Parts: sequence; C-alpha cells; structure tokens
Amino acid sequence: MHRASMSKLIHSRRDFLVHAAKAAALGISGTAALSGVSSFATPLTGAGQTSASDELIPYGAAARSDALVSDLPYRDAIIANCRMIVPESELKWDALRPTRGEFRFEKSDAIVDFGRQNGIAVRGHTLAWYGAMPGWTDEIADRAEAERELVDHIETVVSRYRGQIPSWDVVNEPLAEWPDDEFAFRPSIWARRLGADYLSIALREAALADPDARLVLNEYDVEFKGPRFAARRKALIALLRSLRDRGVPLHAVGLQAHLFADRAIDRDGLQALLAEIKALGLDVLVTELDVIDYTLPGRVSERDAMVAGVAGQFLQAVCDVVRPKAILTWGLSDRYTWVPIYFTRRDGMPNRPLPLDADLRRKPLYDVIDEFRRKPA
Ligand code: 9MR
Repeated sequence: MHRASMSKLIHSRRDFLVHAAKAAALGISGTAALSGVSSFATPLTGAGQTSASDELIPYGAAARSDALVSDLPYRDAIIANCRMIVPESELKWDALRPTRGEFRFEKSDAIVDFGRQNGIAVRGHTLAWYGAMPGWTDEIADRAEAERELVDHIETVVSRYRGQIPSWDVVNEPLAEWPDDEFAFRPSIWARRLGADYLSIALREAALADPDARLVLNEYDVEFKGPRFAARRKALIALLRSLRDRGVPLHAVGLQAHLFADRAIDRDGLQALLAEIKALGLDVLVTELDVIDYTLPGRVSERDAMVAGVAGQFLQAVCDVVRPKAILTWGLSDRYTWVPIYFTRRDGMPNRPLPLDADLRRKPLYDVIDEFRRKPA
C-alpha cells in the first residue's frame, strides 16, 4: 500500500480510538486499543480474542516536540511504537516559565495536540523538581511566596490539560543523593522554603486542578546494590508512608530506571521496595528506562546484548512483584538521548541506551521490553 494512504488509514482508526487509548494507557480499561497498529503492541492472541488478561502493558517514550516536527522518520517511529509519550522537557518550569508571571504553552500544546491526533496518551513531567528551574525562581524569598508560586503554577498547568494529560509526575526526584531519612530532600527552592510540605502542597494542588489525574512520585537510583541505594529505598518507603499517614493524594510511584550496565540490580532490595509500595495501595510505573553504556565494550552487538540483559534483570525483578501500569523509556531512539550529556564514551562511539538505534532499527532492548509487556494481569 502507498505510504500516504496507509498513514491515512491508520490515522482515521486512531481518531476513533483516542479515548480508548487514553483509558488503556491509564490501565483502567480492558480494551485492546491500538493493538494491531502499533508494533510494540502486537497482541498475543488474534483480533477479537483479546481479554483483559491479554492486555499488554502500555509502552511509551519521552518525546521531543522539535524533532516531531523536523524529523519525520522519528515522528513515524513514535506513532508506530508508542501508546504513550511524555514531553522530555516541554512541561518543565524552565520551558513554561522563562520569566515570572509568564506561561508559554506553545511547545507543550504542540506535543499534547500530536498525542491527541495520533491516539497516543500524554503523561505530564514535571511539577515540583529541583532541576530545569528558571533563574528567577532563586529569588523566591519566603514560605508564603513559594507556596503561592507552586500552587499557581500547578493550578494553571494541570487545569489547562485537564482531561488531556491523565497522569502526572507531580513530584520528581525528591530525595537527597544519600538520605539519612525521609526528610533529607535534594536541595531545591521548594525544599528550602517549604520543607517537607512542598510535596503535600504540590500533590494536593494537582488533585484539585484535575481530580481524575493519576498523581505520581517519580524517583531514581532505587534499584542497585550498595548502601547508598539501600538508604534511598528506606527513605522512599518512609516518605510514602508519611504521605499516606497525612492523607496526601498519591496514586503511583514512578521508577525512573536509568540503569547502568555495570551496576548490579539489587533484586531483593528492589522487590522489598515494590512490596511496600504495593502494600500502600500504590501503582508502579517504569517511567524513564534506559541503560547507560559508557563503560561497556565498544563492539556494538556485545554492548546491545549487555544493555538488554540489564534491562531484563530489572524488568524481571519488577514484574515478579507487580504489573507496572506502563513502561516508558527516556527516548525511543539512540538518535535523541540525554545520556551523552553526562556519560560520553572514551572511545568516541555514540551511546546506545534506547530500544531503537540511531537509524530507528530495533535493538535487543526493544525485544526485552516487548517480552515483559506480556506479563498477565
Ligand atoms: O533528558 C532530559 C534532558 O534533555 C534535559 O536537558 C534535562 C534537564 O531538563 O532533563 C533530562 O531528563 C531528566 C528527567 O527530566 C528527570 N530524570 C532524569 C532525566 C535525565 O537526566
């Protein structure tokens, strides 16, 4: 079939399925929306035979609005593979709020529109984080001003996308690198001015602005062996309990899963964390999976196999305890990845942390994710 008419067909089917796809992406529906048009979503059983238990875990990726416009093969790969996208930067404070009092929604609107037009659910990232903050927020002088700014931001952004962004990383990376306890937060203007209250203020405001949104606390470095990671797991559990005890709205924990090929996964530690999360009645999402490969051997086939192996160990440990509501990678193709910003290879070869290579071809990591998506409900 000619490429243009094929894409037209897919689009009309997608228009039909927008609502079903969003529901499926939230894990609140038994529909097999989009299976059959998405290569990541090939059903195990034939059309008409899928049941709730056959439903694949939705797969998605962080996406870049500029590349969706400038790079059509990338755009097509996102459409073909993702049931869900998350803007990699477009909803961060520095993108939305270059100056105080100003909100710039052009890029975030573009990505939300892209999702709607293509039947792809959009997750929101992120509302309360230490990173990607515009310089003017350093001037926030006291508690009252911090609360006003945080509440106003969340109210404006979340209510703008009510019904369009069904799941938000409200709080991102709250814990200090090596926390002594659950009150050891990573330094930020929010922690400095509001202390522990910044989390409850942010979560409560997000719930008010969109009562149907799923609210997520997103954290990283909780899956490895070693005392720092054990301290992070302990602090995270204590933090989740204290939010629960205070009646703060929260629905899920996002495990970022920026894995390192040379850091061992602590299967027991991770599974104990997941069991606690489950006992608290919270869902789990894998939100930013990729494998940082800068210390791995240069030979591509060997490297790709090791990357897939680490991701497999992680997903196995997770899926043995919970069924994640979604699995997202932090980018779809090695063409667009944050990894070389911090983890450049000494041999000058490009990093290969993602499911598709820079030419948009599937790698072993793709197949591993595809395998774990089939975990029965
Ligand atoms: O991948 C993102 C990169 O392009 C941005 O420059 C950076 C700062 O906004 O954030 C990166 O994404 C981070 C995410 O927001 C939170 N977890 C870690 C991600 C990788 O650094």
